[in-house]
Amino acid sequence: GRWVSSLLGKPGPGAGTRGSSAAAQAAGVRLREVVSRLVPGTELRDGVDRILLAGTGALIVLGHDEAIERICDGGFELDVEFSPTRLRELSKMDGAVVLSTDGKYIRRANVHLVPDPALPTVESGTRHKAAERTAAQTGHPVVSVSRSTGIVTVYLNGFRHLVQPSSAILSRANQAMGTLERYRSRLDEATRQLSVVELEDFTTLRDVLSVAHCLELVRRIGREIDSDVGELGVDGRQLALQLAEVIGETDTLRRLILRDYLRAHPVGEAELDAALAELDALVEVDLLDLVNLAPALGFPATLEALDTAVGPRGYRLLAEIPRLSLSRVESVVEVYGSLSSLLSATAEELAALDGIDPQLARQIREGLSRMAESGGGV
Ligand code: 3AT
Ligand code: 3AT
Ligand code: MN
Repeated sequence: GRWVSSLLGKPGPGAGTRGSSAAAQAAGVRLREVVSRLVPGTELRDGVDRILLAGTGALIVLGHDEAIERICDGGFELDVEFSPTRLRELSKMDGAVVLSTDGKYIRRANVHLVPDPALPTVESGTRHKAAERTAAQTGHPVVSVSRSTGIVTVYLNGFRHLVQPSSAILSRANQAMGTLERYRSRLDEATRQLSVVELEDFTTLRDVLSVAHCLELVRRIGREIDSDVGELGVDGRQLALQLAEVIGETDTLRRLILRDYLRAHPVGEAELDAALAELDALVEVDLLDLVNLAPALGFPATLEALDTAVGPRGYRLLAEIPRLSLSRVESVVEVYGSLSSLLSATAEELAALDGIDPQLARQIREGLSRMAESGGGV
């Protein structure tokens, strides 16, 4: 009986320990699929909600095959199309309801499930014991709706997941959204500050890591909210829009920062991915201290390293110039190598580069000058 919330991206007991096996990851994917069959807006969820209203409780097996047949005792066989109201009516009886594996039909009702009693279970009620063991024994997901507590649980291969009402998920997600917005504005402030020091050629590793730090927090909280969006189904549309708006282009920014400052040279996709993976691997407590982010960029995790003078290659600021495509940005940076040498380039010199015509060269030159004057914005 492991709680699976950690697999869905939320920290649960034992979360943060690295090296989840491929099997656990596959189980996480499978569970997400099952959870998605139960989100608001689906017929199955509609049925479960009706059962909750009726207050009868239920035991629903989401699959039907030989293995299920072997543990079915009594009840009656049906072959009717699934509908939320049928599910509710049949759940008024004792026993379990068995759906076809595709969920389109109701195959059996009023069934007593007799799974192997030797299978371990953390549950105490007979309904919940039967649900957990049936799932473990057959590999099919099983949903229990508790009559006494109204708690809806999905069991799958030794994992269980609580199906929460949208109101509970939304209130948690809205709180997280408030935090996300605060970090987003801290990120914007740190990014503005970075532009100022970059243009004055006064950057230290600390300035860069401050941005990386905010980016990491924004990304993590964003991921948490995203998993809530997934569980909310149709009730999560508004939240999804809000999330997309707050997150914006932060993923691109993350890559640009790394391309500007990764110590490795040249910075290819492989180096970039390795650095991203290293940042990913940092656990929450690591993020409390800026120095822990330094190794991902190729610097030592020491306090002194934070004061290292560094200079950007120029990717991020060039990318802010309108109508300058990333491939052009790349070819400019390839030639100049650093923002500081780029800042002293003339429009004529820029126009001599491959793929840069005089008009674009003037645009780059003016863009950079405007940034230098305004301390960041284009
Ligand atoms: P009622 O007439 O409803 O009391 P029933 O034969 O319809 O009895 P239910 O399926 O409604 O039985 O189960 C009622 C409770 O009986 C649920 C559970 O706490 C207990 N129970 C059922 N089967 C077992 C069992 N094999 N071992 C222990 N307790 C059981
Ligand atoms: P509640 O939280 O009370 O709903 P529970 O786990 O305490 O669930 P109970 O012993 O109270 O379970 O049993 C409630 C009903 O669950 C009784 C019966 O209709 C159904 N049930 C229990 N065991 C089985 C089983 N092995 N197969 C099918 N239905 C079962
Ligand atoms: Mn009970």
